[in-house]
Amino acid sequence: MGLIVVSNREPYAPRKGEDGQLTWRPSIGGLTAALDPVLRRVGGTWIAWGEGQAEVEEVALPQGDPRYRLKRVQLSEAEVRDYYHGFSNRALWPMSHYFIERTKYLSAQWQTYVEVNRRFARTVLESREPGDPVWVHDYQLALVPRLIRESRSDARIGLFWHIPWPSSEVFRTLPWDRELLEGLLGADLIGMHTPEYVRHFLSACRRVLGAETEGDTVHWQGRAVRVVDRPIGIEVDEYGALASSPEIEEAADRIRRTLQTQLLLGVDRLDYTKGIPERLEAFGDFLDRHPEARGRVTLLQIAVPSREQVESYRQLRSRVEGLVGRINGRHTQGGWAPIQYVYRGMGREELVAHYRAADVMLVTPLRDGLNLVAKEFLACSRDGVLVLSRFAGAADELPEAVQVNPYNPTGLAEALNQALGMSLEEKKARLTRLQERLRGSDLRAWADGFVAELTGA
Ligand code: GDG
Repeated sequence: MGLIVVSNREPYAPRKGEDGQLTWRPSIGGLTAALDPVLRRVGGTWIAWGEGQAEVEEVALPQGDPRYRLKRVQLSEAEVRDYYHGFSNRALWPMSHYFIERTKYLSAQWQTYVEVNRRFARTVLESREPGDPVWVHDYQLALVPRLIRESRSDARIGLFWHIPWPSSEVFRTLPWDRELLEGLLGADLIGMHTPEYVRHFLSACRRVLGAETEGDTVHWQGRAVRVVDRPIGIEVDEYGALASSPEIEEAADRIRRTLQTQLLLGVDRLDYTKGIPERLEAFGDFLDRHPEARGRVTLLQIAVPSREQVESYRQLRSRVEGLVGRINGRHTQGGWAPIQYVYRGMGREELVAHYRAADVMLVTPLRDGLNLVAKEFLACSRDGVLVLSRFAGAADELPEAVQVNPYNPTGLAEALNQALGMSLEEKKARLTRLQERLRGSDLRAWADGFVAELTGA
């Protein structure tokens, strides 16, 4: 028996070298970073969109130490445009993050979304041995549970929704609200990051479908579907060990020596939900109001390229780069520039060295399902401070972080001041408490717990 994981993004992306050999490199992103260790451990099949090198339909991963197989669903260019860049990223993503004004609800794109979900479901049916549990991931594949259920009424099907579930008032703006909920309710178990998202989901089931709910259960078409809050964790000990290794300590020292100031760090996919412009503006305000901080603190913003085919992401990039230029233009003096901006992904080790070097980590999304960066930073830090948006799902679990409202520029600037001036004793006390919390529910516990609940083990 094996586990079947289904997600849009594949865990490793192929790259062809000059010698014609394919190397498979880990994809960047919350979901794949979280699930690869799970499948490596339990074995089974991962089904995902095979982006690039379409001739490879199946591969054993990780390369060199294969533990599971990846089955690659092939999509045409038009399908990628309408299913992925279109319906997933221009309808469901902004809607779920409360950005209604950014949504584009187009029925042609919805049709493609339905067809692509069918293709994924078919691939599951072809790959699955009787008894194999299926774990579907995220908003790109909401219809897959029902599509599997229609042919295999006895299958154990779980779904994890990695992004926020909005208020039903927002959800009801979706023209296919009913179909989407019915798709999801093909699952036996639905997981979300916070109790709030679960509440909103249950209320959508009542209002949109007229379904009955009882505690955490939705009664729908003679079946009972449980909806639970199970926030994802990270590999706490692995991050901690890596961050305190001599190589990373040295790399972190180098970063600090080069800057010669306190380090504020931001690490995000370049996405409008992450609140990057608001963060930069707050930092600019902070420098205006605290002249004594000039020359003593640097904001390093790492922005990982994301969804560059979508116009609003290109606009965001120009806005961010304009702001960096404006703030640096205003404050740069005597060899010090307040903001350093990196527009690329980093290797995991380089990233961890930055976490280790940071005095203050700024995680200030306008809305975020959970936010793994916040947890990774905590696991890697020695005496750093986490500034965390109250609109990140992780805020529920991390009360000792300095919590902020990213829509309030003055409050955000003051939080920066508080974090930068915090005594070593307080920093350590907060961090120790937060690290204990992380250890209480790490990635392994999350994944094993979900699979155990799904299979009734
Ligand atoms: C979605 C939800 C939810 C980032 N930069 C680099 C890099 N990363 C890695 C981080 C982290 C992951 O990417 C980002 O995860 P987040 O959780 O912060 O955000 P999303 O990608 O939006 O993830 C989110 C998550 O799913 C899981 O449920 O928490 O709310 O939106 O792991 O380390 N990795 C490398 N280089 C980088 O430059 N190697």
